[in-house]
Amino acid sequence: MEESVIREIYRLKSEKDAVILAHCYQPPEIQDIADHVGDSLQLSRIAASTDVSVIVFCGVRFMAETAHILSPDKTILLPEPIAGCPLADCIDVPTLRSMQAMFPDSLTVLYVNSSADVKAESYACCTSANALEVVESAPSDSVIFAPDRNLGTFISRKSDKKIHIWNGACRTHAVADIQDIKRHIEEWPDAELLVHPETSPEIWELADAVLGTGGMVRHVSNSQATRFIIGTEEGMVYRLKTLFPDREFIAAGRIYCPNMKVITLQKILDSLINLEPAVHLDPEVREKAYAAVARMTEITG
Ligand code: CIZ
Repeated sequence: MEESVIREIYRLKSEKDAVILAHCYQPPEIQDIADHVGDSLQLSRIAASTDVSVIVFCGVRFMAETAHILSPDKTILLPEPIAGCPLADCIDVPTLRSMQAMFPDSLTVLYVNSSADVKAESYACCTSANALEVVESAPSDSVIFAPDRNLGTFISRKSDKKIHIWNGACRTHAVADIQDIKRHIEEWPDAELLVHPETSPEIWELADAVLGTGGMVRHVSNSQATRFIIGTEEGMVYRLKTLFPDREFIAAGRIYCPNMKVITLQKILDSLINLEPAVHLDPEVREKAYAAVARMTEITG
């Protein structure tokens, strides 16, 4: 059954001039059939640079929106429209505007894990890898950082700027269990512990490095270590095992995002058959959100 679905996906992909992009938190069977696997920004940039007309984005809504922001002329399909992100949903435009009214001298730096209409209200976007660089280069002494409070705290410890941090968190990373992580460190004392900055500060204290998913890939590729404990969504363990079959990886506990697991092979096939559900944004929102993403690219090169 699965094989015939995969065959049909491949056939339709070529018939409809499509590529399949999968976030590294997607389940193994989706990563396996994707043309590219990566983090949200990397995938959106691939979407913009490829010359196909249809992108099947296997991730969550804000990621497919970012692809649409960068590629308005392509059809961006999100095979399961309920694939949302509680972190992105924890901030809305009216509440952000009230915070901006409280701190009128502060520019807003927004983590890409946010919806397009909120991005449209910001000075610049950032990823976990470039958040410090974007904050440091904003032409203001203080910054509003949203929506992830752990990433905001991580940046505020490295920056001299006053940072007003939005009190949001990723439900998957923020509840990672420190006892689980300590148990894994005891079991694999020679391993490097890599954790995502969306986890809590007490977990960073135990880590060899605090990195986004792209940073984890680069770190492993440059490291002499052979074993790694991975403190981010468990889909990343599969990604790292695929990229580095000669190393060993273990998840730092049950760090599981249910929203990242709602897309199935059948839903990918249905989306290719119907060319739906596609992402649509108000053109004015898209343009303003584009300006925030473009500013990040200007800053970080
Ligand atoms: O933006 C992304 O891709 C996410 C969710 C995490 C990361 O660190 O890359």
